[in-house]
Amino acid sequence: MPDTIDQQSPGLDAETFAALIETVRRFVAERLVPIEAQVAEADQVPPGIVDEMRALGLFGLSIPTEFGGLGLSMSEEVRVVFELGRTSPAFRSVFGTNVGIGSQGLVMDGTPAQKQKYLPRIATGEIITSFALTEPEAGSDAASLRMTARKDGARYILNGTKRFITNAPEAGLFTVMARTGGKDSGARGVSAFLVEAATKGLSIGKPDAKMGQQGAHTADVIFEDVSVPADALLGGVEGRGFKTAMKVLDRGRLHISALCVGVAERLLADSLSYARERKQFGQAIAGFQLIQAMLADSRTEAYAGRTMVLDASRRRDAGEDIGTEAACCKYYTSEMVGRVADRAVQIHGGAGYMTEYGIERFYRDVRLFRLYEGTSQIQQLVIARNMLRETE
Ligand code: COS
Repeated sequence: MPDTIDQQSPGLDAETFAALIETVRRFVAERLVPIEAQVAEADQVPPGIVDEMRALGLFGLSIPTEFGGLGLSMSEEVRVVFELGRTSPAFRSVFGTNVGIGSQGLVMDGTPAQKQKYLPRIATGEIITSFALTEPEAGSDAASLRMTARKDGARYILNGTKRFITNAPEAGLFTVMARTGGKDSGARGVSAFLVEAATKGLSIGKPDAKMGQQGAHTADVIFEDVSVPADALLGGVEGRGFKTAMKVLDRGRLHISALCVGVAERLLADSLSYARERKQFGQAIAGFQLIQAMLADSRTEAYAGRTMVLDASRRRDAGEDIGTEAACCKYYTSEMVGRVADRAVQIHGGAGYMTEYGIERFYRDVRLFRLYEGTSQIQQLVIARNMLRETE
């Protein structure tokens, strides 16, 4: 359980927030949706679009205003992410690490000097950030990570490999979890480091070839005797890295849940309009009760997901520990959007299987949600463990 509750952002006034939502909604509909297929094919979000994201402030959504971000509350952030979910998830990935797992360790546990050094440039999108926890031999069992950080005078020497690291090819700054304790020191022997991409000895592997989410990139990050100054230790305290990572993931899981809800709503809208247009047996298929049942199931589940995410976010804004609720949200919404995507293919029939309609692309894209930032099985484990602990 967290030993401190992090300070919560007060967020924006209602009018400014409504204008932001409207702007994001228009940006998604007018700039992103039309180029979904092109981005998937090229495996690249055009640099001009990334510049527009910078101009809109999307890289700094969650960064406190004193460091140049928009300082959204969690409730506001998830509402923005609902909107961003209405297009290919690869677009959100461009700035998603700066909003979530790539910046929040620094926001929560960084020293004032570390925050001052990096957060303003993270907020503008000048620096892209990455969160480097997973390793070839340490995925779900994050506390077993092997990467080492050996103290050498006033410096640390980092050695090891991180795997499937989102935005690694683009990143300027990595939050890296490495072992400062001995081989068997478990979670308590893990520390977090802020490592700049240009540091000697750090290299990036070839971008991974993935099932979906083309345009978002992951790769290995390899550390060979990477020497960093002692002030690269996040928060200036050894042994706190695992807890930082867990807190970052609790928050990140809410963000991803909101994304799942947004994508589900997009797929539902596409399914509904296709069902109205497509005629069989002399009428629009939307008139058939078996199609209606699929639409109704998806609507019900997307609504349940939206409600859960808003409730957990409100609780977090009120200072509650939402570790269990975040896991419930991630578990439910990522499984839910998988079912919604499956029904979307079914409602579209043969067209759902064809590349031209884009539904099969979403079907592949959403599969990742049940895997990253903790698999469904890890969410189940966290939920049940917390229940048992709460009633001990
Ligand atoms: N917030 C703050 N602290 C937490 C925490 C949380 N949500 N969860 C655990 N901790 C703390 C514990 O309190 C414990 O501290 P103490 O030693 O002071 O008691 C420490 O962290 C170790 O916790 P625990 O014993 O629960 O660790 P486990 O090794 O059993 O593993 C799981 C916990 C499985 C939940 C963790 O490894 C996990 O989340 N794995 C999935 C990782 C993941 O999501 N990877 C995705 C890739 S990153 S995009």
